[in-house]
Amino acid sequence: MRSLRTGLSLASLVTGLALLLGAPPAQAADLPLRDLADAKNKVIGTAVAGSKLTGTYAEIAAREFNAVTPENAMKWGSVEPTRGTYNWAEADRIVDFAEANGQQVRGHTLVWHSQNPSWLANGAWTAAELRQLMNSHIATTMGRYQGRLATWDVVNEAFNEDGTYRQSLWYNGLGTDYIAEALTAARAADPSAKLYINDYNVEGVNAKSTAMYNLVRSLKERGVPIDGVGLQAHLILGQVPATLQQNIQRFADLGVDVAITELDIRMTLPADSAKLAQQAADYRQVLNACVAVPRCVGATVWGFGDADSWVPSTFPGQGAATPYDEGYAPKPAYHAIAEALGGTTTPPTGACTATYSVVNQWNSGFTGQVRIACDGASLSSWKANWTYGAGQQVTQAWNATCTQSGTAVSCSNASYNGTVPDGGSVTFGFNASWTGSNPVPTVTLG
Ligand code: G2I
Repeated sequence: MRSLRTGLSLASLVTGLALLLGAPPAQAADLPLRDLADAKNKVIGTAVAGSKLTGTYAEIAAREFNAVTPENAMKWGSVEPTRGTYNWAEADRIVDFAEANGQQVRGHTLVWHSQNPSWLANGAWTAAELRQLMNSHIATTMGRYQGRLATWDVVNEAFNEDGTYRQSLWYNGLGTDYIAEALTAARAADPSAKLYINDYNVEGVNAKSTAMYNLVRSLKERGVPIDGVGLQAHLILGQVPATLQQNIQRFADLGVDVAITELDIRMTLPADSAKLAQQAADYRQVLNACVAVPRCVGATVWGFGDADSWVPSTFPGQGAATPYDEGYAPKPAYHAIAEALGGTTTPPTGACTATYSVVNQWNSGFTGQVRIACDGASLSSWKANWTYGAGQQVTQAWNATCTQSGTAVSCSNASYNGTVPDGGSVTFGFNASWTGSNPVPTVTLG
């Protein structure tokens, strides 16, 4: 039912793009990632920020993904910045968005060493106080969304690289068993949620993943509730561990699910076509490994667009880690994910395409952008045309001259950006007004 709606109508209405000069629109019939994943009974998710859920960002998140993870909104520091004062607004917004779009939510994260409020991180707690704080945080946070979240990352990043336990607030105060206690409290707080422990650098077989493996085995032996293991997968270009599938399989063999929870693959900037091709191969390898193991439930990307990724601010000079570029155009990595999920995509050849996106929207207006990109073709001048179906009105444009007559908008190049070389792109922007709804039009190049 949902799949039919997405496949037939959203794909044609909201795709936001496309016109090809000199070649058929090769990707027009391709299904959204979520429909491909549904057919394989897999999760394809994305981390999201509640504040960004409008315009093109919201359209892509809803159209392409069958699951979302709040990137920051459910962390302790976000929900209880001051002791006893809760702020659920962003988390609520994400859960509501997911439900409206038939998406699962992965809760992230309850017991972690990072992004804790300073009152908690800097407090001097006895073990009894700390235990009480942890258990009541789990009960309150999971309780708020009881029955609505599919999955929770209960304990996050418990290990050091050498497989020893991380010296955290929790480990130092409660010892190793804080993990079992947190999982037990989590099961009580929401019996329907799948409970995970989650970490990074545990994708291949190594000291850290082996420590996690031993922990999960011992939790299972003790009857502690544990349903899954999250492999974050913040990877580096060309460095997908060769033992990824083997590692997923060994966890599966313990009787737990495995999820790729925070996938991104960063590269040294600037991106170029060789790096993007390598990245596509890397994404394909990760998805293939998950698809090959029935207990691998799927993969979540840690933001779907390069403009929204945590990578550039954390690793200066690195970036371009996600499947969509800064203007929300799908990259080769997007097509690799689609193919790993069973889709068929044929890259367009010899064409220039125009991609329309809403980059910001407020109650009466919005900022839009159109990116014209050429691959196997070039332009020496251009005109982008579209029709507004809901009364939108362009008020101002930059890097193009736009005129609107009735519903018909026509934007031609400025004196300095008519040339679009093979492999190059130009982008222009505009402000416009809207009321009621703001559907994305199809742009044609003429
Ligand atoms: O660090 C990457 C991820 C590693 N695994 C756990 C994830 O929860 C973690 O996510 C990142 C978010 O992507 C960042 O967005 O966690 C960071 C914090 O450890 C997040 O960064 C924070 C910044 O540190 C804050 O300054 C900022 O206010 O994001 C906040 C919201 O934008």
